[in-house]
Amino acid sequence: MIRVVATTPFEGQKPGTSGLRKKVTVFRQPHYIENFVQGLFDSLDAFEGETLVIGGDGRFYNREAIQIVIKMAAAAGFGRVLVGKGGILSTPAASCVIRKHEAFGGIILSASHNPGGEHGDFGIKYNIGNGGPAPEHVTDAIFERTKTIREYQIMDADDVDLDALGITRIGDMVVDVIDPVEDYAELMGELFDFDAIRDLFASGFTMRFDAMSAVTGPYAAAILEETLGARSGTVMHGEPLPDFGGHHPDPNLVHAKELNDLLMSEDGPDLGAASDGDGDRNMIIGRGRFVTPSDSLAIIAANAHLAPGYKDGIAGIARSMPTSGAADRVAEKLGVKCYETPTGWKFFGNLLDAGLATVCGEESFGTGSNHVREKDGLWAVLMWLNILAARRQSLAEIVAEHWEAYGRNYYTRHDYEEVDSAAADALMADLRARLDTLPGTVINGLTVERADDFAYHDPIDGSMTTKQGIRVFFTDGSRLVYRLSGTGTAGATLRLYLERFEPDPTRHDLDTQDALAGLVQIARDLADIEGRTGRSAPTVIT
Ligand code: VG1
Ligand code: CO
Repeated sequence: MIRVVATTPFEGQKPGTSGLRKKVTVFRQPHYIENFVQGLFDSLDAFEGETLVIGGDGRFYNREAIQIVIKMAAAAGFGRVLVGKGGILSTPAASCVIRKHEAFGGIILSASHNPGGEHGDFGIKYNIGNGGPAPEHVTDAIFERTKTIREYQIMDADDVDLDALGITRIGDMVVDVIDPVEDYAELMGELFDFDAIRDLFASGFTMRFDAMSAVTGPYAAAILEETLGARSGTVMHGEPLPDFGGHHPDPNLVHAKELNDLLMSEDGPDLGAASDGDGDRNMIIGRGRFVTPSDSLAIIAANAHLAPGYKDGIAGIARSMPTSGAADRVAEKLGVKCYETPTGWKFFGNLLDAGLATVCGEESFGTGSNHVREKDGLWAVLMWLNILAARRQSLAEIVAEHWEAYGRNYYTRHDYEEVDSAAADALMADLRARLDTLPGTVINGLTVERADDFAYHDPIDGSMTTKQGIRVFFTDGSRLVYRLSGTGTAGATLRLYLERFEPDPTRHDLDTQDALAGLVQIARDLADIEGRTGRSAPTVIT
């Protein structure tokens, strides 16, 4: 029943910041996904008879890909697969299921916040037994294997009925189609004070959750509306669609504009939140107040003890390098350590496993904790609801009080999408070459204190990761970061991260772009962004 199929390698099957992401048209080439999956299985050891978790964000090609993965898992000798009904599992839910059922690992079919549909993006990612994204030594091994692959093995079997809960078999392997929400919802109930949140909603608190026609719709409907009593209609765009309704399922001020407009209106709801394609990102907005993800991490860290799952406090914080220093200030006050890691959730896994960090965050709308090993959009929303329910203040008041106590880190990210790859590489190479000469330079009144190319030494496994972004620090505490994206599928995306600290409470209400305008100009000049890319303005500002 096992069919051995001859194949030849495809170029470029190298996982990026979060798995292998390519256009759907690339993934649909005969043998493409099979080569990658065989490369993955060939790189793993001792999974005979073990459990593999499989699910995706429901985008175009999700079901077809899942059938292939199931049949290849059977041929490879896995004992059981747990697959989400309809092929659905949000990324944090997949992480939760892997941990709870002590699976060997999991395969997540998703390109996250990238657009979907027939002409959009697709992706595949492997998570290890701790529930987290595979570390680099694993993804490197997979890539190496895909370069020399000559054949793959697949079970000749009928497709599994993904819409019927329960157990079937393919060969010797058990296929268990599970409810994608149940385990995850149960975990949320253990971490947060659901009674207090129920009381909050019962008191007339209003909210809108934009699932962006992506995977979190069913999770949000079950938890917010059915369990916590938020009024029906709280969840908008709640049905997962293969093309996400033609939108970018990316919860930011550009792609979730409708929600933001609603929250900025006078009679808007008390809280607005959104999540991305695979449910691991979150955006939080209070009436009249957008919370940057960096601030959200800091405020969550400062208030986590209000949630039952964190009542004893946090052991530490971890943030990706480009994320603002707001969390560092909270860590200092709490007397815990704040770790700075490269971009990508995979770098948090070791810190979480070792108990060194409890909450983690990235500026890219990612927040999470040690409850799973992925960032978790709905978790962040529930954490905010828990904080709001405990403090009974408006979100805007909570944010203002936080800035008063710690100062405000004005923060923005400017993305230049789909620029010419060679031009982007040259821009970075040029900055790298000038790192030694930058200190002492005065640009538009600001003096460069130091500049480097971020490198990370993992304190647990000793691994070294280099070239993770150019950092330029100024003597007034401001910081610029230049980095190339590792998730795009067309050309290069240059990300520019800008940050300035403002201790003065009378200056905490400036418009973010106004507050950072001087720094933006310096950043553009320093790297000659327009000259090198031909772009006079970024594509997306968040
Ligand atoms: C982006 C973000 C990064 C995030 C990654 C995956 O990566 O900047 O912080 O971890 O996406 O998020 P990059 O390399 O494009 O900057 V998701 O929601 O796609 O799993
Ligand atoms: Co995502």
